[in-house]
Amino acid sequence: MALDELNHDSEKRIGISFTEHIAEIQHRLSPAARGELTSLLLHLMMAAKIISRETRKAALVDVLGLTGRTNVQGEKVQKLDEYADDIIIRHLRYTGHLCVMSSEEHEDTIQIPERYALGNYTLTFDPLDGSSNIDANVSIGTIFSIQRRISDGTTGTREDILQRGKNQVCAGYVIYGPGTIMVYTTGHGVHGFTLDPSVGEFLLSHPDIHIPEEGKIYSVNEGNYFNWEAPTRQLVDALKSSNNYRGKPYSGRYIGSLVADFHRNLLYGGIFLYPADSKHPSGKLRLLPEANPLALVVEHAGGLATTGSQRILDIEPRRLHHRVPLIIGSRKDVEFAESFYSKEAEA
Ligand code: FDP
Repeated sequence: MALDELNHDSEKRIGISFTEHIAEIQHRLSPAARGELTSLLLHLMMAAKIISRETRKAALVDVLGLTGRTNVQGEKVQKLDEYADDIIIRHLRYTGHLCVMSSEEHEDTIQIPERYALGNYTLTFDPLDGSSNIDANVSIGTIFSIQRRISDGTTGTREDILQRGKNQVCAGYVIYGPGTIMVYTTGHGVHGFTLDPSVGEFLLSHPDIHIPEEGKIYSVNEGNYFNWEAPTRQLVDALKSSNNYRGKPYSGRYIGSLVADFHRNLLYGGIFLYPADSKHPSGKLRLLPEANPLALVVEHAGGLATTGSQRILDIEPRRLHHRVPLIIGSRKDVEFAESFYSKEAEA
């Protein structure tokens, strides 16, 4: 095909590199843009490639295991969590595209050192989600969320980070599994890229992902059943019986690694829940580094994300480590789930 025959869908050709894809999108949708977001994403992908390489050889070089410390959430920190956190910060702080960062591993925001230029974006990330699975060689992932700066001082602020999820300009995740896959959206479709280690590039493998309208899978930690509130128990009872809008039981699939559970349901259809329970009265998952980015991805893929009573992307974050109940997945399944919580509210 001659170069000038490329149509406006050229960024969706299977096998196109992420670098070319993002340049094509920028050229078509924002020809006047200075390429800041593009460059930011490319730096982030560089960090992801390094994390991918290290997760692969982790068992060989004795990186696995605990550091012996706990993080701000009171959880034991795995060595790879720290490594991934460090790699992302070091690869992004000097780019001149960020004004502030926030990581699930840090209690406060991460400032850009004075020696580097400040940019117009913020980055919130979970460096290695699902880390309790690392030693069992189960898929884990990095989740990211990018927003525009809203403050105008000499440093980025907490307020730049504490924005509603609907303000995200880009979000996505990278899964380190049998293959390394990156899925992202900037609001122009949801696209998945697979890392080709032989050339060191993410190549487009899943263009224009649409989550099926209804699924056959429910994903939840059912060990929490007796800690759940009545609507959650009734919902899960309905999903595994014929007492649901499909008239047949769903299959249960729960890896316990959010990115992996989410990615499977995005491709196959289904619903993932981490509801509130008596041990986690506000839910376990974090709004900013986990729920918001996945909510943006799922909505642009045609699905929904809610707490049961509120759209995730509308929630005003109250603090960096704000937690929320999360119900996310295929549109009809999430609407079915919401009906249980609205019945309870009416009662
Ligand atoms: P992890 O504790 O292993 O980091 O947000 C953290 C998370 O994993 C999610 O990836 C996962 O979906 C969830 O917690 C698992 O929690 P449970 O072990 O309570 O089911």
